Amino acid sequence: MSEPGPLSLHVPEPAVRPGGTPDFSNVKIPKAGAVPRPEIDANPEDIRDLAFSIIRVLNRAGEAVGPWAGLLSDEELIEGMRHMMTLRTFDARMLIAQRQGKTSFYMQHLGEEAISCAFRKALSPGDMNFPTYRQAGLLIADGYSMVDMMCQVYSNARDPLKGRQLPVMYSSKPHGFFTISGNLATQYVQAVGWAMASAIRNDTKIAAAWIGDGSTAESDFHAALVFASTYKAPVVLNIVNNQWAISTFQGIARGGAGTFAARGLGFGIPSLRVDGNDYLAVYAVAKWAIERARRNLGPTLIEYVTYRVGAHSTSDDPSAYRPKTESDAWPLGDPIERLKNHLILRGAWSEERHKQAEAEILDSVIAAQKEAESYGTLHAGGKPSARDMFEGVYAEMPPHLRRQRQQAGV
Ligand SMILES: Cc1ncc(C[n+]2csc(CCOP(=O)(O)OP(=O)(O)O)c2C)c(N)n1
Ligand SMILES: [Mg+2]
Repeated sequence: MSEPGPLSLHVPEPAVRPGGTPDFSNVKIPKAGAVPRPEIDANPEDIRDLAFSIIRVLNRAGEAVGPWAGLLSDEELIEGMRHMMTLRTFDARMLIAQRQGKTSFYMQHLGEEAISCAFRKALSPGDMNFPTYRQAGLLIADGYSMVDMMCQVYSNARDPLKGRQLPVMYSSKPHGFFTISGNLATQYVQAVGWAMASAIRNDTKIAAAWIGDGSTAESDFHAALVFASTYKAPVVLNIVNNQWAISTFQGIARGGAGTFAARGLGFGIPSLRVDGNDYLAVYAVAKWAIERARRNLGPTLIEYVTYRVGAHSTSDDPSAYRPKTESDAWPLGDPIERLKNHLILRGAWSEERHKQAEAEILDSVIAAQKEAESYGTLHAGGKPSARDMFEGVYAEMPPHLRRQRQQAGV
Protein backbone atom coordinates (compact mmCIF):
# COMPACT_ATOMS: atom_id res chain seq x y z
CA MET A 1 0.00 0.00 0.00
CA SER A 2 1.24 3.50 -0.82
CA GLU A 3 1.81 6.13 1.85
CA PRO A 4 -1.36 8.11 2.70
CA GLY A 5 -1.43 11.62 1.19
CA PRO A 6 -2.18 14.81 3.14
CA LEU A 7 -5.57 15.03 4.84
CA SER A 8 -8.30 17.32 3.57
CA LEU A 9 -11.81 18.28 4.64
CA HIS A 10 -14.95 17.54 2.69
CA VAL A 11 -17.06 20.69 2.34
CA PRO A 12 -20.41 19.94 0.62
CA GLU A 13 -21.39 22.38 -2.14
CA PRO A 14 -24.85 22.99 -3.62
CA ALA A 15 -25.35 21.53 -7.09
CA VAL A 16 -25.76 24.98 -8.66
CA ARG A 17 -24.84 28.59 -7.86
CA PRO A 18 -26.24 31.88 -9.27
CA GLY A 19 -25.97 31.95 -13.04
CA GLY A 20 -26.20 28.15 -13.32
CA THR A 21 -29.15 26.03 -14.41
CA PRO A 22 -31.22 24.78 -11.46
CA ASP A 23 -30.88 21.05 -10.97
CA PHE A 24 -32.95 18.91 -8.60
CA SER A 25 -32.10 15.58 -10.20
CA ASN A 26 -30.71 14.54 -6.80
CA VAL A 27 -34.22 14.72 -5.25
CA LYS A 28 -35.61 11.24 -5.89
CA ILE A 29 -39.38 11.45 -6.07
CA PRO A 30 -41.43 8.26 -5.88
CA LYS A 31 -44.84 8.04 -7.57
CA ALA A 32 -47.78 9.33 -5.54
CA GLY A 33 -49.43 6.49 -3.66
CA ALA A 34 -46.35 4.26 -3.86
CA VAL A 35 -45.30 4.34 -0.19
CA PRO A 36 -47.16 1.92 2.13
CA ARG A 37 -49.06 3.08 5.20
CA PRO A 38 -47.95 0.97 8.17
CA GLU A 39 -50.03 0.27 11.28
CA ILE A 40 -49.38 2.94 13.89
CA ASP A 41 -47.84 0.39 16.26
CA ALA A 42 -45.43 -0.88 13.58
CA ASN A 43 -41.98 -1.84 14.78
CA PRO A 44 -39.57 1.02 13.88
CA GLU A 45 -37.13 -1.59 12.54
CA ASP A 46 -39.70 -2.70 9.96
CA ILE A 47 -40.40 0.75 8.53
CA ARG A 48 -36.90 2.11 8.08
CA ASP A 49 -37.53 2.56 4.34
CA LEU A 50 -40.00 5.36 5.12
CA ALA A 51 -37.06 7.55 6.16
CA PHE A 52 -35.61 7.38 2.65
CA SER A 53 -38.71 7.72 0.46
CA ILE A 54 -41.33 10.47 0.10
CA ILE A 55 -44.97 9.86 1.04
CA ARG A 56 -47.17 11.52 -1.58
CA VAL A 57 -50.93 11.50 -2.14
CA LEU A 58 -51.58 13.97 -4.97
CA ASN A 59 -50.26 12.81 -8.33
CA ARG A 60 -49.37 14.99 -11.29
CA ALA A 61 -52.92 14.76 -12.64
CA GLY A 62 -54.27 16.09 -9.33
CA GLU A 63 -55.80 12.78 -8.19
CA ALA A 64 -55.50 11.56 -4.59
CA VAL A 65 -54.08 8.04 -4.70
CA GLY A 66 -52.69 5.29 -2.49
CA PRO A 67 -52.99 4.17 1.12
CA TRP A 68 -52.54 7.64 2.66
CA ALA A 69 -55.47 9.15 0.68
CA GLY A 70 -59.12 9.49 1.60
CA LEU A 71 -59.04 11.16 5.01
CA LEU A 72 -60.53 14.58 4.25
CA SER A 73 -63.96 15.66 2.98
CA ASP A 74 -64.57 18.32 0.31
CA GLU A 75 -65.47 20.85 3.03
CA GLU A 76 -62.31 20.12 5.01
CA LEU A 77 -60.15 20.46 1.91
CA ILE A 78 -61.78 23.75 0.94
CA GLU A 79 -61.15 25.00 4.47
CA GLY A 80 -57.50 23.95 4.16
CA MET A 81 -57.30 25.75 0.83
CA ARG A 82 -58.62 28.94 2.43
CA HIS A 83 -56.11 28.69 5.26
CA MET A 84 -53.21 28.39 2.84
CA MET A 85 -54.51 31.26 0.70
CA THR A 86 -55.00 33.40 3.80
CA LEU A 87 -51.44 32.75 4.98
CA ARG A 88 -50.07 33.60 1.52
CA THR A 89 -52.08 36.83 1.36
CA PHE A 90 -51.14 37.75 4.93
CA ASP A 91 -47.47 37.24 4.01
CA ALA A 92 -47.74 39.36 0.85
CA ARG A 93 -49.34 42.26 2.76
CA MET A 94 -46.82 42.13 5.61
CA LEU A 95 -43.92 41.99 3.16
CA ILE A 96 -45.17 45.24 1.59
CA ALA A 97 -45.74 46.71 5.05
CA GLN A 98 -42.08 46.00 5.87
CA ARG A 99 -40.97 47.70 2.65
CA GLN A 100 -43.13 50.68 3.65
CA GLY A 101 -41.32 50.92 6.98
CA LYS A 102 -44.35 49.88 9.06
CA THR A 103 -42.32 47.09 10.65
CA SER A 104 -38.60 46.38 10.84
CA PHE A 105 -38.71 42.73 9.80
CA TYR A 106 -40.85 39.99 8.28
CA MET A 107 -40.52 36.30 7.36
CA GLN A 108 -42.62 34.62 4.66
CA HIS A 109 -43.90 31.06 4.20
CA LEU A 110 -44.12 31.12 0.39
CA GLY A 111 -44.26 27.51 -0.88
CA GLU A 112 -44.43 26.01 2.63
CA GLU A 113 -48.05 26.84 3.50
CA ALA A 114 -49.34 23.25 3.44
CA ILE A 115 -47.11 22.11 6.28
CA SER A 116 -48.28 24.26 9.18
CA CYS A 117 -51.87 24.61 7.89
CA ALA A 118 -52.47 20.86 7.48
CA PHE A 119 -50.59 19.89 10.66
CA ARG A 120 -52.79 22.16 12.81
CA LYS A 121 -55.92 20.40 11.54
CA ALA A 122 -54.57 17.04 12.72
CA LEU A 123 -54.04 18.25 16.33
CA SER A 124 -56.61 18.44 19.14
CA PRO A 125 -57.34 21.37 21.44
CA GLY A 126 -54.82 21.51 24.28
CA ASP A 127 -51.93 20.03 22.28
CA MET A 128 -48.90 22.31 22.20
CA ASN A 129 -46.70 23.35 19.28
CA PHE A 130 -43.17 24.59 19.81
CA PRO A 131 -42.84 26.37 16.48
CA THR A 132 -40.19 28.27 14.60
CA TYR A 133 -40.87 31.54 12.77
CA ARG A 134 -42.10 29.67 9.68
CA GLN A 135 -45.25 28.02 11.06
CA ALA A 136 -47.75 30.89 11.28
CA GLY A 137 -50.19 28.57 9.51
CA LEU A 138 -50.65 26.86 12.89
CA LEU A 139 -52.28 30.09 14.10
CA ILE A 140 -54.18 30.92 10.90
CA ALA A 141 -55.63 27.40 10.65
CA ASP A 142 -56.69 27.55 14.29
CA GLY A 143 -58.59 30.79 13.82
CA TYR A 144 -56.23 33.08 15.76
CA SER A 145 -56.92 36.75 15.15
CA MET A 146 -55.04 38.18 12.16
CA VAL A 147 -55.39 41.61 13.78
CA ASP A 148 -53.45 40.39 16.82
CA MET A 149 -50.80 38.85 14.57
CA MET A 150 -50.39 42.11 12.68
CA CYS A 151 -50.28 44.15 15.89
CA GLN A 152 -47.40 41.90 16.98
CA VAL A 153 -45.62 42.48 13.65
CA TYR A 154 -46.11 46.26 14.08
CA SER A 155 -45.12 46.25 17.79
CA ASN A 156 -47.98 48.70 18.35
CA ALA A 157 -50.18 49.59 21.31
CA ARG A 158 -52.24 46.39 20.90
CA ASP A 159 -49.27 44.06 20.38
CA PRO A 160 -50.14 41.09 22.63
CA LEU A 161 -46.41 40.74 23.35
CA LYS A 162 -45.97 44.46 24.04
CA GLY A 163 -43.03 45.03 21.72
CA ARG A 164 -40.83 42.60 23.62
CA GLN A 165 -40.43 40.12 20.77
CA LEU A 166 -38.99 40.37 17.26
CA PRO A 167 -41.81 40.77 14.67
CA VAL A 168 -43.37 37.37 13.68
CA MET A 169 -42.38 35.74 16.98
CA TYR A 170 -45.98 35.21 18.06
CA SER A 171 -47.24 33.45 21.18
CA SER A 172 -50.67 32.10 22.08
CA LYS A 173 -51.29 29.56 24.80
CA PRO A 174 -55.01 29.13 23.98
CA HIS A 175 -54.04 28.30 20.38
CA GLY A 176 -51.35 25.80 21.41
CA PHE A 177 -48.56 28.00 20.07
CA PHE A 178 -45.62 28.27 22.45
CA THR A 179 -43.70 31.57 22.38
CA ILE A 180 -41.23 31.50 19.50
CA SER A 181 -37.60 31.78 20.46
CA GLY A 182 -35.10 33.25 18.01
CA ASN A 183 -32.49 30.89 19.41
CA LEU A 184 -32.82 28.06 16.92
CA ALA A 185 -33.47 24.48 18.06
CA THR A 186 -34.47 25.39 21.63
CA GLN A 187 -37.98 24.41 20.49
CA TYR A 188 -36.93 20.76 20.33
CA VAL A 189 -35.80 20.30 23.92
CA GLN A 190 -38.73 22.37 25.17
CA ALA A 191 -41.26 20.30 23.22
CA VAL A 192 -39.85 17.00 24.45
CA GLY A 193 -39.76 18.32 28.03
CA TRP A 194 -43.37 19.51 27.76
CA ALA A 195 -44.42 16.13 26.33
CA MET A 196 -42.63 14.32 29.16
CA ALA A 197 -44.43 16.53 31.69
CA SER A 198 -47.77 15.72 30.04
CA ALA A 199 -47.02 12.00 30.41
CA ILE A 200 -45.79 12.38 34.00
CA ARG A 201 -49.12 14.07 34.84
CA ASN A 202 -51.00 11.26 33.04
CA ASP A 203 -52.57 13.89 30.82
CA THR A 204 -53.78 13.21 27.24
CA LYS A 205 -52.13 16.18 25.50
CA ILE A 206 -49.23 15.80 23.13
CA ALA A 207 -46.50 18.16 21.90
CA ALA A 208 -45.17 19.01 18.46
CA ALA A 209 -41.57 20.14 17.99
CA TRP A 210 -40.57 22.18 14.93
CA ILE A 211 -37.18 22.82 13.38
CA GLY A 212 -35.65 23.77 10.01
CA ASP A 213 -33.13 21.66 8.09
CA GLY A 214 -30.21 23.93 8.98
CA SER A 215 -31.07 24.08 12.68
CA THR A 216 -30.84 20.29 13.07
CA ALA A 217 -27.08 20.91 13.26
CA GLU A 218 -27.62 22.40 16.74
CA SER A 219 -26.88 20.13 19.68
CA ASP A 220 -30.35 20.81 21.16
CA PHE A 221 -31.83 18.79 18.30
CA HIS A 222 -29.79 15.71 19.18
CA ALA A 223 -30.28 16.04 22.94
CA ALA A 224 -34.03 16.24 22.40
CA LEU A 225 -33.97 13.00 20.40
CA VAL A 226 -32.17 11.20 23.22
CA PHE A 227 -34.87 12.13 25.73
CA ALA A 228 -37.75 11.49 23.29
CA SER A 229 -36.32 8.08 22.45
CA THR A 230 -35.46 6.96 25.98
CA TYR A 231 -38.72 8.00 27.63
CA LYS A 232 -40.98 7.46 24.59
CA ALA A 233 -42.32 10.97 25.05
CA PRO A 234 -45.65 11.81 23.38
CA VAL A 235 -44.19 14.20 20.82
CA VAL A 236 -44.13 14.65 17.04
CA LEU A 237 -40.69 15.79 15.92
CA ASN A 238 -41.10 17.89 12.76
CA ILE A 239 -38.20 18.86 10.47
CA VAL A 240 -39.06 21.30 7.69
CA ASN A 241 -36.47 20.71 4.99
CA ASN A 242 -36.94 23.72 2.71
CA GLN A 243 -33.50 23.14 1.11
CA TRP A 244 -31.91 26.28 2.57
CA ALA A 245 -30.76 27.74 5.89
CA ILE A 246 -30.35 31.38 4.85
CA SER A 247 -27.44 31.02 2.35
CA THR A 248 -26.36 27.54 3.48
CA PHE A 249 -27.79 24.62 1.47
CA GLN A 250 -29.32 21.62 3.26
CA GLY A 251 -26.34 19.36 2.43
CA ILE A 252 -24.27 21.01 5.17
CA ALA A 253 -26.57 20.13 8.09
CA ARG A 254 -27.58 16.78 6.57
CA GLY A 255 -23.94 15.76 6.28
CA GLY A 256 -23.45 12.07 5.71
CA ALA A 257 -27.02 11.08 6.59
CA GLY A 258 -28.94 10.19 3.43
CA THR A 259 -31.92 12.26 4.60
CA PHE A 260 -32.89 14.32 7.64
CA ALA A 261 -35.49 11.68 8.52
CA ALA A 262 -32.67 9.13 8.78
CA ARG A 263 -31.40 11.01 11.84
CA GLY A 264 -34.25 9.45 13.83
CA LEU A 265 -33.32 5.84 13.00
CA GLY A 266 -30.27 5.73 15.24
CA PHE A 267 -32.58 6.59 18.12
CA GLY A 268 -35.10 3.87 17.22
CA ILE A 269 -37.67 6.58 16.43
CA PRO A 270 -40.05 5.83 13.53
CA SER A 271 -39.07 8.37 10.89
CA LEU A 272 -41.05 9.34 7.81
CA ARG A 273 -40.45 11.64 4.86
CA VAL A 274 -43.38 13.39 3.28
CA ASP A 275 -44.09 15.67 0.33
CA GLY A 276 -44.41 19.00 2.16
CA ASN A 277 -46.21 20.61 -0.79
CA ASP A 278 -49.06 18.09 -0.70
CA TYR A 279 -51.74 19.16 1.81
CA LEU A 280 -53.32 15.69 1.85
CA ALA A 281 -50.04 13.89 2.44
CA VAL A 282 -48.98 16.27 5.22
CA TYR A 283 -52.34 15.83 6.95
CA ALA A 284 -52.27 12.03 6.64
CA VAL A 285 -48.74 11.66 8.00
CA ALA A 286 -49.37 14.18 10.80
CA LYS A 287 -52.51 12.27 11.80
CA TRP A 288 -50.56 8.98 11.89
CA ALA A 289 -47.80 10.45 14.08
CA ILE A 290 -50.21 12.31 16.37
CA GLU A 291 -52.24 9.15 16.93
CA ARG A 292 -49.07 7.24 17.83
CA ALA A 293 -48.16 9.89 20.39
CA ARG A 294 -51.70 9.99 21.79
CA ARG A 295 -51.80 6.19 22.18
CA ASN A 296 -48.57 6.39 24.18
CA LEU A 297 -46.57 4.65 21.45
CA GLY A 298 -43.90 7.36 21.65
CA PRO A 299 -42.28 9.89 19.31
CA THR A 300 -42.33 10.03 15.52
CA LEU A 301 -39.95 12.07 13.39
CA ILE A 302 -41.29 13.64 10.19
CA GLU A 303 -39.20 15.32 7.48
CA TYR A 304 -41.26 17.58 5.21
CA VAL A 305 -39.59 17.90 1.82
CA THR A 306 -40.32 21.38 0.53
CA TYR A 307 -38.71 24.50 -0.94
CA ARG A 308 -38.36 28.01 0.49
CA VAL A 309 -39.54 30.06 -2.50
CA GLY A 310 -39.11 33.46 -0.87
CA ALA A 311 -36.09 35.06 0.75
CA HIS A 312 -35.10 33.78 4.20
CA SER A 313 -36.37 37.05 5.68
CA THR A 314 -36.72 40.68 4.62
CA SER A 315 -33.00 41.04 5.49
CA ASP A 316 -31.93 38.44 2.90
CA ASP A 317 -31.26 38.48 -0.85
CA PRO A 318 -31.25 34.89 -2.21
CA SER A 319 -29.97 35.93 -5.65
CA ALA A 320 -26.53 36.13 -4.02
CA TYR A 321 -26.38 32.38 -3.42
CA ARG A 322 -28.88 30.48 -5.64
CA PRO A 323 -30.18 30.78 -9.21
CA LYS A 324 -33.15 33.14 -9.49
CA THR A 325 -35.20 30.48 -11.32
CA GLU A 326 -34.49 27.70 -8.82
CA SER A 327 -37.98 27.80 -7.30
CA ASP A 328 -39.57 27.29 -10.75
CA ALA A 329 -37.53 24.12 -11.15
CA TRP A 330 -38.60 22.69 -7.78
CA PRO A 331 -40.15 19.34 -8.73
CA LEU A 332 -42.89 19.16 -6.05
CA GLY A 333 -44.80 22.19 -7.35
CA ASP A 334 -46.84 24.72 -5.40
CA PRO A 335 -49.08 23.56 -2.52
CA ILE A 336 -51.97 25.89 -3.34
CA GLU A 337 -51.95 25.09 -7.06
CA ARG A 338 -51.86 21.37 -6.33
CA LEU A 339 -54.78 21.41 -3.90
CA LYS A 340 -56.70 23.70 -6.26
CA ASN A 341 -56.25 21.24 -9.15
CA HIS A 342 -57.34 18.37 -6.93
CA LEU A 343 -60.47 20.17 -5.74
CA ILE A 344 -61.41 21.10 -9.31
CA LEU A 345 -60.97 17.45 -10.31
CA ARG A 346 -63.25 16.40 -7.43
CA GLY A 347 -65.88 18.83 -8.70
CA ALA A 348 -65.70 20.78 -5.42
CA TRP A 349 -64.00 23.92 -6.77
CA SER A 350 -63.54 25.92 -9.96
CA GLU A 351 -61.33 28.66 -11.39
CA GLU A 352 -64.16 31.13 -10.73
CA ARG A 353 -64.58 30.07 -7.11
CA HIS A 354 -60.83 30.31 -6.67
CA LYS A 355 -60.74 33.88 -8.00
CA GLN A 356 -63.69 34.78 -5.80
CA ALA A 357 -62.01 33.26 -2.74
CA GLU A 358 -58.81 35.18 -3.53
CA ALA A 359 -60.76 38.44 -3.65
CA GLU A 360 -62.66 37.69 -0.41
CA ILE A 361 -59.51 36.71 1.41
CA LEU A 362 -57.66 39.80 0.23
CA ASP A 363 -60.56 41.95 1.48
CA SER A 364 -60.49 40.28 4.91
CA VAL A 365 -56.70 40.63 5.21
CA ILE A 366 -56.86 44.30 4.20
CA ALA A 367 -59.65 44.90 6.73
CA ALA A 368 -57.55 43.25 9.46
CA GLN A 369 -54.57 45.36 8.41
CA LYS A 370 -56.59 48.60 8.59
CA GLU A 371 -57.76 47.69 12.06
CA ALA A 372 -54.25 46.71 13.20
CA GLU A 373 -52.80 49.96 11.84
CA SER A 374 -55.35 51.97 13.82
CA TYR A 375 -53.34 50.85 16.88
CA GLY A 376 -50.08 52.09 15.34
CA THR A 377 -47.16 50.87 13.27
CA LEU A 378 -43.42 50.81 13.98
CA HIS A 379 -42.88 54.55 13.58
CA ALA A 380 -46.39 55.96 13.86
CA GLY A 381 -49.29 55.91 16.29
CA GLY A 382 -49.60 53.92 19.50
CA LYS A 383 -46.77 52.01 21.13
CA PRO A 384 -46.63 49.69 24.11
CA SER A 385 -45.81 51.52 27.35
CA ALA A 386 -42.16 51.52 28.46
CA ARG A 387 -43.53 50.15 31.73
CA ASP A 388 -44.45 46.90 29.92
CA MET A 389 -40.75 46.22 29.44
CA PHE A 390 -40.47 45.54 33.15
CA GLU A 391 -43.54 43.35 33.52
CA GLY A 392 -44.20 39.67 32.95
CA VAL A 393 -40.74 38.23 33.48
CA TYR A 394 -40.23 37.95 37.24
CA ALA A 395 -42.88 37.01 39.80
CA GLU A 396 -41.06 39.43 42.10
CA MET A 397 -39.10 42.15 40.37
CA PRO A 398 -35.41 42.21 41.40
CA PRO A 399 -34.24 45.48 43.03
CA HIS A 400 -32.03 46.57 40.12
CA LEU A 401 -34.99 46.44 37.73
CA ARG A 402 -37.22 48.25 40.19
CA ARG A 403 -34.59 51.00 40.34
CA GLN A 404 -34.41 51.19 36.55
CA ARG A 405 -38.18 51.44 36.31
CA GLN A 406 -38.17 54.29 38.84
CA GLN A 407 -35.40 56.04 36.88
CA ALA A 408 -37.45 55.72 33.69
CA GLY A 409 -40.41 57.16 35.57
CA VAL A 410 -42.86 54.49 34.41
C1 LIG B 1 -28.65 29.33 17.69
C2 LIG B 1 -28.81 30.20 16.47
N1 LIG B 1 -27.84 30.21 15.52
C3 LIG B 1 -27.98 30.99 14.42
C4 LIG B 1 -29.06 31.81 14.27
C5 LIG B 1 -29.20 32.71 13.03
N2 LIG B 1 -30.16 32.14 12.08
C6 LIG B 1 -31.45 32.53 12.08
S1 LIG B 1 -32.39 31.68 10.98
C7 LIG B 1 -31.06 30.77 10.46
C8 LIG B 1 -31.22 29.72 9.40
C9 LIG B 1 -32.11 28.58 9.83
O1 LIG B 1 -32.34 27.72 8.74
P1 LIG B 1 -33.31 26.49 8.86
O2 LIG B 1 -33.15 25.83 10.17
O3 LIG B 1 -33.14 25.66 7.64
O4 LIG B 1 -34.76 27.17 8.87
P2 LIG B 1 -35.50 28.00 7.73
O5 LIG B 1 -35.18 29.45 7.96
O6 LIG B 1 -35.02 27.51 6.42
O7 LIG B 1 -36.96 27.76 7.92
C10 LIG B 1 -29.90 31.15 11.16
C11 LIG B 1 -28.58 30.57 10.93
C12 LIG B 1 -30.05 31.80 15.30
N3 LIG B 1 -31.16 32.55 15.22
N4 LIG B 1 -29.90 30.98 16.38
MG1 LIG C 1 -34.31 25.65 5.95
